[in-house]
Amino acid sequence: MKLYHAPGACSLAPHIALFEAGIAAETIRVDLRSHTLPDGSDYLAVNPKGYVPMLELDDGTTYTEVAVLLQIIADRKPGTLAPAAGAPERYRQQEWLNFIATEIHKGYGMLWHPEVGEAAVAAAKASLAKRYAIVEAQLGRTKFIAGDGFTVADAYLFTVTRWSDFLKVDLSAFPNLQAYQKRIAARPGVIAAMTAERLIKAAA
Ligand SMILES: N[C@@H](CCC(=O)N[C@@H](CS)C(=O)NCC(=O)O)C(=O)O
Repeated sequence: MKLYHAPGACSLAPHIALFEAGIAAETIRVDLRSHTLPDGSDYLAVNPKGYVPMLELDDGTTYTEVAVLLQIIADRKPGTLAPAAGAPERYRQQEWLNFIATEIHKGYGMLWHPEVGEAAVAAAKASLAKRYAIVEAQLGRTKFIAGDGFTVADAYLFTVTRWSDFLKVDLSAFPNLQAYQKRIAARPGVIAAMTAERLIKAAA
């Protein structure tokens, strides 16, 4: 299996999932500015969407979209990182995956482009705050976002919420979420993925 990724991008989520699942995979770093691969070849030739992540299975099949890659990885280790397909709990997890993708991940979109202007940035932050209020309430009820055990939805929520520091999204009104981010950051699988992406230093 190969994961096409960029350090700290949303591709960190499937990277975390691979470590959490104990699945060995080759990681290929994509230069998102030039859309090139480390050997100088054109990423657009293998993924016309141009963005990360992309997962390539051993038979050469490729898939994109974070929420899908997470489920492919989870389904390789049944019963650990996602409930069984078709179970009500799986639909609940998919509900969260979709919410994280469309409401939170994409909610940050505008913030990467401050040239859109102060009003647009403020509106994006206000919208994110509304979405995080929903997350905050859920984390008051359950330890993880889709229930009482860690799932790939947590890898995704953690990954995109990490951007709040850099993009100055104020999370001070969300103590459950802040405690959750710390808890997830301390997981060995998360530390391993973040170390591999050089987002944190390897322990001495
Ligand atoms: N819909 C895609 C969005 C992926 C995405 O936003 N990737 C960003 C990094 S977090 C990216 O590669 N941006 C560069 C580009 O769009 O060229 C998914 O859910 O996987």
